[in-house]
Amino acid sequence: MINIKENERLNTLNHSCAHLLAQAVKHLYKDAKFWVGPVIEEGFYYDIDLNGHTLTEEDLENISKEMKKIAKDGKRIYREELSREEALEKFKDDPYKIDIINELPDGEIISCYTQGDFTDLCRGPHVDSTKECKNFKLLKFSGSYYKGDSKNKVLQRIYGVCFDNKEDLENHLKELEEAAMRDHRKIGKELDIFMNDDLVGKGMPLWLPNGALIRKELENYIYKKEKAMGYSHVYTPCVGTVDLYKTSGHWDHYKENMFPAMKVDDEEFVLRPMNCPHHMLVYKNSLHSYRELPIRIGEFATDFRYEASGAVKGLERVRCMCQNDAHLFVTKEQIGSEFKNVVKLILDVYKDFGIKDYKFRLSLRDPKDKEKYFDDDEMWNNAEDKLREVLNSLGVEYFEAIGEAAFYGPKLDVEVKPAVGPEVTLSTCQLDFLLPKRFELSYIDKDGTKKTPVVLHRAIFGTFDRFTAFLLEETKGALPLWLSPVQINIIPVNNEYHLEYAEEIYEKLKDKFRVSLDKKDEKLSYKMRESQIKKIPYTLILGDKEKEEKTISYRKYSSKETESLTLEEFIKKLEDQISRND
Ligand code: TSB
Ligand code: ZN
Repeated sequence: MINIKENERLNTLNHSCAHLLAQAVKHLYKDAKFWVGPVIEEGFYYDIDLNGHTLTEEDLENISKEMKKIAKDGKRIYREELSREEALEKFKDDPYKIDIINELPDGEIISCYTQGDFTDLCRGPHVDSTKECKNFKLLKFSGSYYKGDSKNKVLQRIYGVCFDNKEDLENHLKELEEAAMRDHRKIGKELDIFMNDDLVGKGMPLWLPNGALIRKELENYIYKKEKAMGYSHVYTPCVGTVDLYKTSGHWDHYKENMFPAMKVDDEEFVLRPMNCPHHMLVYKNSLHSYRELPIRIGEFATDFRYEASGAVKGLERVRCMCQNDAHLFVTKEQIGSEFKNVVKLILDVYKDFGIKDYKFRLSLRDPKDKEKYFDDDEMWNNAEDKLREVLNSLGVEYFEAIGEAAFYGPKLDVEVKPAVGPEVTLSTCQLDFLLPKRFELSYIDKDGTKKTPVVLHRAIFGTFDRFTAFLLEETKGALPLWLSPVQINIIPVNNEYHLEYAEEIYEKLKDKFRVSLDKKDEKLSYKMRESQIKKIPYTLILGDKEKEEKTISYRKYSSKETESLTLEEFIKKLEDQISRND
């Protein structure tokens, strides 16, 4: 989907359309006050104070009509430059604009743009006439805090998008519609994957039986891979004391992402936002020699993070999540080879899931800004070179983000694009020079001296939550056979004549696969459609012919063809397919 912000022409056009929106709002709501109306990837929005009025769909339609009227009239848009005093005078009735003017640095050119009876403070540039903005669509509205601060007043935010011609707009709206159809929140509801309830809390999804089956399969899948790679898995509590997080440094540097502490007897606990501290203690539980390294501690670990309520989104961004986490304890010399193993695992997993559209981002330190980073030049240079070397040797395409490394080390993230909204990180691998020091971890080296290991934090799926959200969108809910909550749906053509045979087949399949038997007294066509809507990979249709010949007929999801096989052949076919993670 086109990124409006990055397209110069569309950026200007959408910016002008935001002014058109403000003008229309001013016509309809005389005491409206305006905050900011920036261009974003998806188009534009404007934050408006409507003096206590909360917008409705009907309001949006009226605003849209008024915008059309103004655009048709086609007033010229012209620019004017002002002194600070003139600007303060011109916008004296607009407290939000006064605020913006006061925050502008000295010497900055202050400009405003006028179209007909409306003037807005703005840097520009703009298109020449409101006429150019006529191919727009107002998309949605929501509440938004002034300056994004929840202590401030709630403003009304209206979103829209604008194109140069009708055709482009229509194509874009079609794309948006298709994206909305792929949205995992919609699919998750339709396929009974997960639910939310305010009684449990925002960003705290409940995984329903279908979702739980998918998650269990994902756990089994990655557990098997990790085990083969020498990982040891642990279970640790999803709380820790404040002291634990003071030791790790999270209390000082990550507190705003954490739930507040709770007191129990004489201990003070936090819900953990990360599992690293627990795993550091697991490592520290025994003495280690260089011979044992790398040591790989894995866990499917539940974490809690404070995410802004406006940011939580289905399973993609939650406040309670389960990471496919591991911490790898390595010697300095092992950084390269262990990092390589992680990248290979990521590539391997993505191949299995058919994930092709992703970007590797290598976050490095900004060597000019050394204060921002853990102080060990040699360690940084050595590690960053190793990471690059590994990526190059694997022929992986990546981009470097200078200055984006964490304080404690460089990292590699994999970014993917959800159906709706900005890119998110799926897999991650982060080097850490600091945490092992903070926990005073050590191993005995070849020469008998005590050394500090380096830690690699890594999560291949990221979290089961986000990965499942992504998979649902990639597959549009039609998951591969091995992951489908229901793999086979059996439909007797006529309950009266064929149910007994259907039950017999069901009994033979149910221990090998996840099977449902549709006994409802409905028409065959209705039941077949239902099987399609639920995106079940195989639908068995059992009637006279199958009963007599002792065969089964099946239809694959989204296929129009019906095929027939003996039961044994069918079982073999599905077992083969599952073993290929297909
Ligand atoms: C990899 N300590 C490391 C760990 O050892 C860590 O926590 N890294 S993280 O902060 O990047 O989180 C790991 C992964 O969790 C991210 O890559 C992302 O895929 C996923 N994630 C992060 N926040 C959320 C969230 N709010 N909802 C769902 N998944 C999330
Ligand atoms: Zn970690």
